[in-house]
Amino acid sequence: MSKGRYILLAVVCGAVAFALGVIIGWFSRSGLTAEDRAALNKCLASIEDADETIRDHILENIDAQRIRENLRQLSQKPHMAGTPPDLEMAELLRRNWLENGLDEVRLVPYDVLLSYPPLGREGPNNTAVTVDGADPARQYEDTRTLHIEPEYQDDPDAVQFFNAYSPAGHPVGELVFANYGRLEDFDYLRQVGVNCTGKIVLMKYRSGGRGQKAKNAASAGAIGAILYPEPADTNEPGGKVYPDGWNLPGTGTERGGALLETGDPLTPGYPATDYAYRLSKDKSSVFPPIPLQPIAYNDAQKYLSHLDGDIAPAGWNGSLPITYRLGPGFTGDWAGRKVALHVYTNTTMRRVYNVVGMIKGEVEPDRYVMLGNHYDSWVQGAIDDTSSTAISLELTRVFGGLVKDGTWRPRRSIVFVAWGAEEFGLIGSHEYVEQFTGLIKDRAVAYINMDIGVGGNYTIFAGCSPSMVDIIYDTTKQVPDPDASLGKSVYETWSERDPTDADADVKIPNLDWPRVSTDYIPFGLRVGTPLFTFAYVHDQTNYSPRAIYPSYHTAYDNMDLMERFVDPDFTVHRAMARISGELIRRLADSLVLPYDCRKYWLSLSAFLQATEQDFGSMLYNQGISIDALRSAVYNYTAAAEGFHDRLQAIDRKDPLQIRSLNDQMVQVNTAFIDIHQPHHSNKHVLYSPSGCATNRSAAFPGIVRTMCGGPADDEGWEEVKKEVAAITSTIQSAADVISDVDSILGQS
Ligand SMILES: *[C@@H]1O[C@H](CO)[C@@H](O)[C@H](O)[C@H]1NC(C)=O
Ligand SMILES: *[C@@H]1O[C@H](CO)[C@@H](O)[C@H](O)[C@H]1NC(C)=O
Ligand SMILES: *[C@@H]1O[C@H](CO)[C@@H](O)[C@H](O)[C@H]1NC(C)=O
Ligand SMILES: *[C@@H]1O[C@H](CO)[C@@H](O)[C@H](O)[C@H]1NC(C)=O
Ligand SMILES: *[C@@H]1O[C@H](CO)[C@@H](O)[C@H](O)[C@H]1NC(C)=O
Ligand SMILES: *[C@@H]1O[C@H](CO)[C@@H](O)[C@H](O)[C@H]1NC(C)=O
Ligand SMILES: *[C@@H]1O[C@H](CO)[C@@H](O)[C@H](O)[C@H]1NC(C)=O
Ligand SMILES: [Ca+2]
Repeated sequence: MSKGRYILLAVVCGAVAFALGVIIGWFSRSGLTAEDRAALNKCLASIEDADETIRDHILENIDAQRIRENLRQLSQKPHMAGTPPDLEMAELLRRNWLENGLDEVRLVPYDVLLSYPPLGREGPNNTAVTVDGADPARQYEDTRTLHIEPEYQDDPDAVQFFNAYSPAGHPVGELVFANYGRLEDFDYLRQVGVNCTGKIVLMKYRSGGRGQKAKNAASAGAIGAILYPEPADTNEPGGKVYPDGWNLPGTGTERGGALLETGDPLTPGYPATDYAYRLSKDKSSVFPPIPLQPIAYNDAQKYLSHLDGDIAPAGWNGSLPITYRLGPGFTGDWAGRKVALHVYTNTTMRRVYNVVGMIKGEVEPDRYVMLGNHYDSWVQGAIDDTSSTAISLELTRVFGGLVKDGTWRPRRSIVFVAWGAEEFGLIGSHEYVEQFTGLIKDRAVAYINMDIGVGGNYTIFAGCSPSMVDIIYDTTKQVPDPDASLGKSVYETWSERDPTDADADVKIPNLDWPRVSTDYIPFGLRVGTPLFTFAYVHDQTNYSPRAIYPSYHTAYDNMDLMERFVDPDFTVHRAMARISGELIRRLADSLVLPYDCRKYWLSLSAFLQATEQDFGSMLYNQGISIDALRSAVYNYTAAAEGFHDRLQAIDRKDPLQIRSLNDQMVQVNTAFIDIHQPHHSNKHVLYSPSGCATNRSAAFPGIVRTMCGGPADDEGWEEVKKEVAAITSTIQSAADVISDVDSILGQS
């Protein structure tokens, strides 16, 4: 390169050169020293855009057969969080990630409260049995509930059926059927005169959290709760059950955590380190209040078929070949029997680990693009979530390989994380985000999450921050559909199979803030990091509550089922890896982040409209004005437009301007966090759950929360007023983040 061109570039890169303190030396000399050249090269690297040929390298090098072998190895054994095989898995990932070329990989420990039934095959088994009403010591053996999938009785590492954090106990009572165990289901029972006091309540899975169902049952007076996976909600109609098909047989059931809040129960808001302050167990209100136990649907069918009482209303029944009744109690030759629950589940402190690895960025190592999935599973968990672990392991090989052979190093740092103890309540990810809140808030550019990575082969099921919508659409256009015979992109089949508006001429794939419970939650709701979470799912068009794959949280979620029924040639896994890989590459390597902050407008206007519609007149009658809230939403929209214009005019040769606009594009997401929100972790003013079970209005969650049940008194209305002002101020602060520098002056 000629000296003249060097000088030109030096002027262009002036800002950085100045910051480096070399510019003076430069102009005082006639020639360029080695030092000058080094500074200049650094400067040039800082304005270099991504090398697009790396995309093809990544897309082509992702190998379906290697992902298959990863999954075969990783799903061999049950690996429940906190057990020896779980730790072996963490260590294996660390070794493999390092071998694959990551710069550094560590196991980050936390001491947290987990919950198990007796492990191994010696201890007592959790069961539900029928007993004689007058003499509960008299047990009817014919109804003894299975406590583990029969095929897994001999595997001491396969855990028996249980709901984590259920209290231990042995309640005995008449049985009542309560549909999904929602508040409205218990209201119905009350209306028709079914008294749940002192009863054991049988409920279907879906339409609500496990712990919440037990809590609702306890509020209605129940002393024990039983959950079962209703085949109408779980299986494909007429579909063959495993091992002849992928549907759930009547011998397995969904395990699952039953905490009422996510994160380690004893250290809310702070990391579970050795110096952590721990609540005493009886001070925590996150546990289900009554014993809770899942059973298989063969057993549920026996109970339901003998129930006395009225026929269950439309919508309560499922597809078992019986008449669904409400109870209480049994009839016919079971008359007089009660149900006894024997739950031996108990809490215990365990050390769990996140596996955290990094490829250090070349230009902006202090900016992080993160990819995470959990590695613990209830049993083998070939789908949940070992499919994702197998995918991210392949990604470490492809990215690490480029770094190892010196072909490429990303602009920003790439952080790979395998989360521990997700199944117990998103514990590893919560503790990590609690520990690194400041760092993540200021420096994480994106968090990408995979959970139940390959739970089907039909279409993508995804959610993201508004800023990321376009980059996700773009990326899925680059990746061919797993079914090559269609000759389409992932985007095309996604838009056909899960469109936002099925009647639109040009269909757009469904992509909104995620509503599933997985490890993006602390990133999204506590910190506000731009995020994306996604999975491949089966066709769910004909299910009413959102379906999940049939073998969810059972021992039938295994490699054999994956290979024979879900993704025989691993092309779905490959598509997932390609989408993650290309997204990571673009986010880590683009000079200008591919974000669009205007997209928040859709949520803001929808929340505002729902607020006006559902609460407007009530607020008005109390003299609570939402004019300022409306103005903040307007100001955000205008600021986002202005920002977008500045972004179009960005000087791509000015590294400080690039850094400044990139930072604003990230910070605008975290600006929607209100640290004064009362919940220790849910602080996002747009997307936090409202916590109001009786009102599902789409208004701002803080308004739904403070209006829940109707404020009882003046103090209640003061809370509403305060909340409206808090939301207004938070939205305006987000607008200020993307406004011109003058916004610091305020308005006179
Ligand atoms: C629990 O079940 C196992 C089989 O999985 C059996 O060997 C054991 O005897 C049972 N324990 C009790 C106390 O019944
Ligand atoms: C329900 O049953 C309990 C215990 O038998 C009783 O105390 C209570 O009054 C009953 N509630 C109603 C509404 O009948
Ligand atoms: C439930 O029962 C109603 C009749 O009450 C029937 O129309 C409906 O098909 C049943 N649903 C299922 C899933 O079996
Ligand atoms: C639960 O564990 C605690 C301590 O880990 C122990 O003291 C208690 O006896 C256990 N309870 C049951 C029901 O096993
Ligand atoms: C897709 O999954 C279904 C089960 O939902 C299975 O029957 C089918 O064989 C799978 N198709 C492919 C191409 O893997
Ligand atoms: C919105 O911007 C206008 C004009 O700058 C300003 O007067 C108004 O106070 C802003 N709204 C809020 C809620 O700050
Ligand atoms: C929520 O409550 C408001 C005020 O009582 C009511 O107008 C609205 O319809 C409710 N919305 C839902 C979805 O329950
Ligand atoms: Ca904690």
